[in-house]
Amino acid sequence: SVFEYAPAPESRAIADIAPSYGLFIDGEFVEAADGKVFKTVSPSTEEVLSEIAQAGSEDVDRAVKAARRAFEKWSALPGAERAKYLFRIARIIQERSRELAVLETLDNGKPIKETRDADLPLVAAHFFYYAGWADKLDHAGFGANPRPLGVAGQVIPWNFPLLMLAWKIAPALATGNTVVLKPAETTPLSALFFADICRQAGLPKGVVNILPGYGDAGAALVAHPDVNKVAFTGSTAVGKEIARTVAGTRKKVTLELGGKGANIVFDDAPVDQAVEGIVNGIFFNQGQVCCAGSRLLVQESIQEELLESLKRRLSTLRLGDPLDKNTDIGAINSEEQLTRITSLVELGEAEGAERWSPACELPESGYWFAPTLFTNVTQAHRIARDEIFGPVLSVLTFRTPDEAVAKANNTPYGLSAGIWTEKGSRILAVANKLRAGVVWSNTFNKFDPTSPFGGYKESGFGREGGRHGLEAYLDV
Ligand code: TXE
Repeated sequence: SVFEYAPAPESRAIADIAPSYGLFIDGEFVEAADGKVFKTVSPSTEEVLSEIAQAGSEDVDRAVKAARRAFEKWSALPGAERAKYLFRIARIIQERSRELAVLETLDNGKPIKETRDADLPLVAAHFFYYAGWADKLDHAGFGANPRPLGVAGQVIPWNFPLLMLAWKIAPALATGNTVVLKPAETTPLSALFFADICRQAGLPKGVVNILPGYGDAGAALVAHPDVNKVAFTGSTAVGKEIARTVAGTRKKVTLELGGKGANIVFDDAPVDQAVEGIVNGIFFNQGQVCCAGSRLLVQESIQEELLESLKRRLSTLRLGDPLDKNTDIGAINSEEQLTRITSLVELGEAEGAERWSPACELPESGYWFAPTLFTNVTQAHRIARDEIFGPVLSVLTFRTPDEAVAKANNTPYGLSAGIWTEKGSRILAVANKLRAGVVWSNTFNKFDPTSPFGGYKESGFGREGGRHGLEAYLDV
């Protein structure tokens, strides 16, 4: 069968993508029960990369059963034994990180500079970090003998495919849970490569199961009666649907949803540094980041100077082939996402905001959107309220710190914010008033496995990362 996953890892060239992949259930790559397949394309060229088995509800049931069987032995292992597997996985990720970075860039469209220098090091770091916890759970204040929950059903998005997998799988395994994970339909490849890494690491069968597929497979996984814990990252709309599904069951759930982060720049901010932070905040990963700084709140007195520097900086960004290591802006992940961005940007213009982009040629095939800046934006504009999830920055102004806080909090979301000022006292005062799960000061989009990450309000609940990330997978 074409679903035999044949090539030995050592003999494969960098990101030598197989023509087809199976679902990963109980340690084997297998066809879907109903034989369905789907294609994954490169967003930068629209070329078909691979054909993938598409999971349906029968496959979800098979995978959950395999995870349940594996749970008995996996959860009974001493933490130090589980740690060995996690350390092994972390080291193989490091060894194969070039292949993984290329694969992720091909499937997602993000610049290789980012997958190589941000995604992959963080992925390995999460496995190392949680490996270090596995043998300490009894002794770190969780109470004697903290217990894993059972089978974790995990559904992840396409913007950081492998990193979202690491955020979910590493703490689940460290705590003794087993996993069924559904990657996003547009980015299944790195999760399947990870499945191969699990085999290479000798991870017992059924401890990790990977089910590529669409939302219906995600819904079936969330609803499966033998799943004990649901972890989801994605849109707020689907997050609410999931919350309704698990309501009235005993499943534990964490939701990491959308955002509309404010990057607040005070008049005493170091302007050059702030400009770099603003660019990183909204153009990293083409702005397809839940904690993106998509609203720039700038103090009125420095608006002109700041915007001038910002426009100069945006004119130097290089958009194009994501595999070119000099590329700053890659492709948008899918045609649907491009359509969503385009329609919100058109709405912004129709509502009277002023649109600006640097001179920038877009490749002919693939899904592309130029870095875009909107001025003359009011809080009533949709572009100031809705998550665009693209390289689009809305600029608003404020006069006083109180006004900045009020505007920053004037959103249904509450995931991230940034503060730029030389005054330490102001950083503390403002940060404490912001309703956001993470507040950066004089930097943006910094991540670390030791820090809990998650949202307030419609950005979801529960935390991933750090010690808090373990609690989501334990009964204590
Ligand atoms: O998300 P979906 P989409 C936001 C962002 C983006 C918008 C839509 O604003 O423009 O959401 O993106 C699976 N039950 N974010 O459509 O549909 C789906 O297959 C269970 C923010 O891609 O939420 C995929 O694996 N699962 C976000 C995952 O959910 C379901 C990241 C996410 O897809 C399902 C992504 C269902 N009923 C988008 N329907 C963030 N927080 O970072 C779909 N899925």
